[in-house]
Amino acid sequence: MKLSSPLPADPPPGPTRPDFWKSPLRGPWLSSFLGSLMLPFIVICAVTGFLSQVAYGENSLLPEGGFGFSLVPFDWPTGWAMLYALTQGLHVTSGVIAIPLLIAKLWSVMPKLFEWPPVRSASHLLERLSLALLVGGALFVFFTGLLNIQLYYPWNFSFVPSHYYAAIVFLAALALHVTLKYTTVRRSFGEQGVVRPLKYGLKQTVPEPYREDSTTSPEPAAPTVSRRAMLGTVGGVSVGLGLMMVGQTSVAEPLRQLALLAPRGREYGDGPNDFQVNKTADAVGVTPEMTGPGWRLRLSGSRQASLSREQLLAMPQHTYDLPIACVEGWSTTQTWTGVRLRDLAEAAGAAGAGQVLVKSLQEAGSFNEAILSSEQIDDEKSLLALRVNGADISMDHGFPARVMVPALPGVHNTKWVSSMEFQS
Ligand SMILES: Nc1nc2c(c(=O)[nH]1)N[C@H]1C(S)=C(S)[C@@H](COP(=O)(O)O)O[C@H]1N2
Ligand SMILES: [Mo]
Repeated sequence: MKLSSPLPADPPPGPTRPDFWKSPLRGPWLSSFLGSLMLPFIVICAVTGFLSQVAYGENSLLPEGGFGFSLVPFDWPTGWAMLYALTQGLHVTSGVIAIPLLIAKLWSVMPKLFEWPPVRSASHLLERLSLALLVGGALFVFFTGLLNIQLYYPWNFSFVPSHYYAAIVFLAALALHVTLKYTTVRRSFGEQGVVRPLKYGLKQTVPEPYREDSTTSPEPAAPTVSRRAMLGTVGGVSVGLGLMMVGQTSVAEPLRQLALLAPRGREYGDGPNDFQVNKTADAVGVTPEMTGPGWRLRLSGSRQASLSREQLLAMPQHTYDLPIACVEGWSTTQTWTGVRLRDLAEAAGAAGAGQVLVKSLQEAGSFNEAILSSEQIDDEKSLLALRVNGADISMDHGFPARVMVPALPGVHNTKWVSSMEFQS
C-alpha cells in the first residue's frame, strides 16, 4: 500500500540526501560483520540477565517473574557459592564488551535513520517502528546498565523493572531484526567473504558495491582508514573494557589493576576488613550507638527470641569462604565466620521455614531487607556472619552481624541485621 505524503519527493539538503554520506567503509558487509560480532555477547548478556532475575527470587520487583508466570522454572541454587559472581560477572562483562560494537554498528547504519521519504508504505512504517524499538531499546538497556554499574541508582524510576522490560522489548525487536536481515548477512558474507575484508590495508580498501536502499554511499570519498583498522580499534576498545570488568571479579584477582573503572577502587589495605564497601555505615545512618552493647538480634517464628552478640558467639560457629557478588559485576571472596541460619531458624522454633525476612538497622534505602528461600536458610554454608578473616566484621561491612549465603546476589547479603522473621 502506497501512502500519499505531504512531504516533498526530493529530500531536503542535508543527511536525508544519500550523497551526504561519504564513508567508503559503510555497507552491508560492515553492518553484517558488526552485528554478527555483537550477537554472541548479547545472547550471553540476555541469558545471564534473566538468570539474575531468577537469583533475585522472592525479592524480585517484578510481579511473579514478570508476566504472571516464572520465565525459569527453578529456584536459584546454593550449591556452588561462586555461581552468581560468575553469571553476573558475565552479564556485566558481555554487556560492556557489546557497547563499542553497538556504537560502531549504529554508525554503520546511520544513513538509514535519515531515509527519504521517512515513510514509504505501511510495511516500511512497520519496519521503521521495529527499528525504533530495536535502537531505542538497545540504547536504554545499555545506558541504564552502564550507569547502574558506575553511579548506582541516580534516577527516579526503578532500575530493575525498567532494565528488565526494556530488555524484553529490545530482544523481541532483535529477534525480528535478525530474522529479517538473515538473507542480507548471508549475501554479503557470500559476496565479500566473512573475514576477507579484514585482510586489506588502507591501499586495498575499496567501497562495497553500491546498492540502492543500502548504507553504501553513491559518492564515496577516498578511504582514510581501512576496515581492518577501524574494526581493530573498536574490537580493541571492547577487549580493553571487558578486561577491566573481569578485573573487578574475585575470579580474576591478578587483573585487579586493570579495573580502572571500578567504582570502589583497586587498592585495599592488608587488614581483615580491607575489601570493597558498597555503602558505609555512615552513608546509611547506622551509628555505633545502634550497634553497641544494646544491640539484639530479634528472631521470630513459632516463638520469639532476642540474642546479644555474645550469645550468638556462644552458639556453634562455622567458617566458609564466600563471595560477595554485586549486581554491578564486581565480586570478592572472603573467609566468613558466624552462626548457621538453620540454627537460628531452630532457635525461633521455625526449623524447615519456607522463607525468612531479614531486616537491617538501616531504616531507609532499598537494600535494608531481603527475603531468603528455604534452600538458602538450610544450606550449611548460609551464615549470619559475625567475623571475617579472623576479626570482628567492621562497621562498614555490617557489624554486628550480616547475612552471607552462597550464590546470593550481593544486594541480599544484608548488613547490620536487626531481625529475622521466619515464615512458613
Ligand atoms: N543494610 C544494607 N545491607 C547491604 C547493602 C546496603 O546498602 N544496606 N548493600 C548490599 C550490596 S548492594 C552489596 S553488593 C553488599 C556489599 O557488601 P560490602 O559493603 O560489605 O562489600 O552488601 C549488601 N548489603
Ligand atoms: Mo551490590
